Amino acid sequence: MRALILVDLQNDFMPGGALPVPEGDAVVPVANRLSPLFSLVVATQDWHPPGHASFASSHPGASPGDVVMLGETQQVLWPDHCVQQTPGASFHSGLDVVPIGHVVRKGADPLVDSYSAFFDNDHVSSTGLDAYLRSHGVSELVVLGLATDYCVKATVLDALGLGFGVSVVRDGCRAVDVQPGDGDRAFEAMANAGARIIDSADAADL
Ligand code: VGL
Ligand code: ZN
Repeated sequence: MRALILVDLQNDFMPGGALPVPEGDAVVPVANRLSPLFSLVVATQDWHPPGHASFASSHPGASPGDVVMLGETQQVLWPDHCVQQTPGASFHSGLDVVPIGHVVRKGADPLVDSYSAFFDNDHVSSTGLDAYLRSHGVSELVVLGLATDYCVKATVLDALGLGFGVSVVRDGCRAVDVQPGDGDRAFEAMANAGARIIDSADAADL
């Protein structure tokens, strides 16, 4: 059994949002096209409390793009984004939410970030997604969303580590590209870890 994982298709990651991913809105139609092909669709939501530790505004003197240590883990600082219960945290209005059977909210711990849909960045707390998928007999994942170089990559690497077979839909992902090429390097890292990189046109024949 396979599931489609839609990563962070939220307003703040779209052009005009607080942490815009270039062409982020271009993946919404891809999600809408693929969702009907799956009996289980899971969507993730970045879901931060105000004052989250990943926000530059929470660190006096810091700017977005700076890197700090949170405990043992390096943390890139971001503009305030995806604050719980705000419009920026909502799914893009063009996303067809009807097929979504389960939503995973992550990044709610004020002190730890969570790029992955499975674990926080310390790999200490689980979101419960692994158990949810296994209880539904899922062994294969098809992943798309935002951003390639952060939440998609972290989700895919954790999924592979947990033993899922993973395909990543290249045209269903877009990168932040803080450094030019980050998105391409993320695809390379996912492929090297065992993910299949596919095109949305091929998702029906998996
Ligand atoms: C993300 C940066 C901060 C993502 C979330 O969805 O890739 N990136 N929070
Ligand atoms: Zn975030």
